[in-house]
Amino acid sequence: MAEIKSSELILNPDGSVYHLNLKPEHIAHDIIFVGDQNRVEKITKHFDSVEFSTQKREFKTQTGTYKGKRITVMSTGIGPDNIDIVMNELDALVNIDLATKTPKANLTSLNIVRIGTSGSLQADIPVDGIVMSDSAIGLDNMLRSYLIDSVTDKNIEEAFINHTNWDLRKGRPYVIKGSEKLAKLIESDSIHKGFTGTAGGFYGPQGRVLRLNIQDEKLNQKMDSFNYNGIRMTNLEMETAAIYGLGKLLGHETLSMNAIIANRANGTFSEDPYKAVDELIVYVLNKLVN
Ligand code: R1P
Repeated sequence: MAEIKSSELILNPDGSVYHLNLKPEHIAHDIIFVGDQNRVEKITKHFDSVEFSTQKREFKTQTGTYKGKRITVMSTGIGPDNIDIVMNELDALVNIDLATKTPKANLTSLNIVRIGTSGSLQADIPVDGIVMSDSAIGLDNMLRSYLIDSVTDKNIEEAFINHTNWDLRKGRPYVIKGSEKLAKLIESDSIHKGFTGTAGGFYGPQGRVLRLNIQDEKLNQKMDSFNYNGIRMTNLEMETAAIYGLGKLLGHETLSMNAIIANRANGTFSEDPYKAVDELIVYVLNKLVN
């Protein structure tokens, strides 16, 4: 295997990967992603003990054990561009020999679960509910820098493009499934399963109008009414499709769980979003140790 140049796989002077500040021994096989760096300790406060902590920029990581199981919790910050950094550097920690900078022959598949917040697009998926993303549609363009045709669902993409009259100058949406293995472990009757939209921004890209005109004012209504053989868009956030896409391409199991804190269909916002997230945290932790 060819050596990866130092300009491409950048390491810090202590040998850790550039943005995450991590070495291979710092991470567990089971990893929880959160967007907000302040959410990391809201998870690890439930741990038996924490063995390692670090932070660089928005990427805060803690590793410890919960009911005896070693788990790493890591903040990704907001958006698909950050997911590109987090997924590539995490993969490098397990699948590239950092001393020789060569890919390993035997690859490791990590279990990665996102615990996020999201806005529901459907009136019947209310605030304070939980959505597990069976699959996701990326409305950003980050993943299109990779060769993704082997992992995307062209039929749903086409149906979405036609239904929304999507302007392809914004890039071509991509549809990716989450991990069925993790879904089996984490699902229950008390949560919603869904098809999650991942936007490349919070305001215009999610149809929010403050002072700027947006390219398609009807986009949210068209997303609400999208239905492909019973698959309808349940919620909008900013990371899931990117995590699923890079997870599939790199060979990791990925699943996204979102606490619904806003309902865009009826304009409501959770009265206690922190409680909704706390309940999701406890739910996922206990499923992971099942
Ligand atoms: C926007 O406010 C952020 O919140 C949601 C979106 O995906 C975006 O990252 O998720 P997190 O609460 O996990 O960050």
